[in-house]
Amino acid sequence: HAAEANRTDLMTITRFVLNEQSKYPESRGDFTILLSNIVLGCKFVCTAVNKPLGSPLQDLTTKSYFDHSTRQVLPNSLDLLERPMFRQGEEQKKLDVLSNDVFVKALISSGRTCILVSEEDELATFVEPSKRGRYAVVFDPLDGSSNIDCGVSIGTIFGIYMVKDSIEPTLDEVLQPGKNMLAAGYCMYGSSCTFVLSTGAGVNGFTLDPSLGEFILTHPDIKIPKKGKIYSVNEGNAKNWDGPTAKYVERCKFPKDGSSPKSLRYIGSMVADVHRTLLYGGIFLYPADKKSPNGKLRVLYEVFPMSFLMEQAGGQAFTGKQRALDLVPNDIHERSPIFLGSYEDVEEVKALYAAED
Ligand code: AHM
Ligand code: MG
Repeated sequence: HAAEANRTDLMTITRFVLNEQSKYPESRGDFTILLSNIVLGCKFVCTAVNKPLGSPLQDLTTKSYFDHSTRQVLPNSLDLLERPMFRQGEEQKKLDVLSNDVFVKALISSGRTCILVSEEDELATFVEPSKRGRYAVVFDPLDGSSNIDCGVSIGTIFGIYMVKDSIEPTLDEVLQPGKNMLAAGYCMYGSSCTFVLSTGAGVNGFTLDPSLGEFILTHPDIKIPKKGKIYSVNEGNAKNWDGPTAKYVERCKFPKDGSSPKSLRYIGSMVADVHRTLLYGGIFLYPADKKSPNGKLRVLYEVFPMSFLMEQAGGQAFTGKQRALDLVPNDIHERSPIFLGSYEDVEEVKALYAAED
């Protein structure tokens, strides 16, 4: 009966969020509209990534979507444009730049945002007054750049803050600790297209049904296993690691408590590595090293959303010094070391750092 119900009573992401938000009738419509514009961007990227030609980039010339001679949107393209998307003379846009354009335009046209921070843009975008709403969105439109050209999983990561003052918004509205986020999530463009979302009441996963063009709830109330059997790190940086990180990874391989060694899995796409960690358990780390004292990953649109999801799923996220979600960023593109995943695995890392001071 349950299977039959799932087949005929589809829990789309919009329906799910409307249900969830019914507790807050005053914000319900706005948040749903904002989210459907994020979802639209994800569907666009998913389609672009999955073009069934030799290389995922092959079909991504601007020509496939836009006719330059007339500068008109071709009939089969997504009509997201209010101004021409491409500068003259530009033949091809890389997938990450194209994705950014799509998200920025979809978010502005939602009428629900006032500040956008994207990994692709050096400066934050302040939405013009007539289109302003009360949400600030921080995002990495296409993360995992080194995996784009070889067709390995990549993803979009986002976090949402509600601003105090949408009349005169300032950067302070987004230079907020991650615990103040209202919602966070990611979309993974993998063997299927998976959207994982938390609005602060647990974590839920949705899978794109291409025949419907809708994300359907497939992973309700995701909880990360308390302890995992996998560690995920770029071990090529080991030479420059600090003591606690080196010790922790050594323990993953040569456990002292009689347990079995952990397996190593590292894709090099944060979304894919974190998604696996969320479902199977274990730990993902991008630590500090001598060359990169703040690690590599960006606080606002990589570390915070993933930390938010981990905590909501019952795991932990730690920077080497503190709970990741307590960090107060000073710059929109600031970086931080990060250790996140199963509660007990992160607990072990915390103990090693505590023993150091
Ligand atoms: P990007 O924003 O340039 O794609 O870099 C972020 C990515 C993450 O997805 C991933 O976790 C990390 O970089 C991998 O870095 P490295 O290649 O140093 O292991
Ligand atoms: Mg990135």
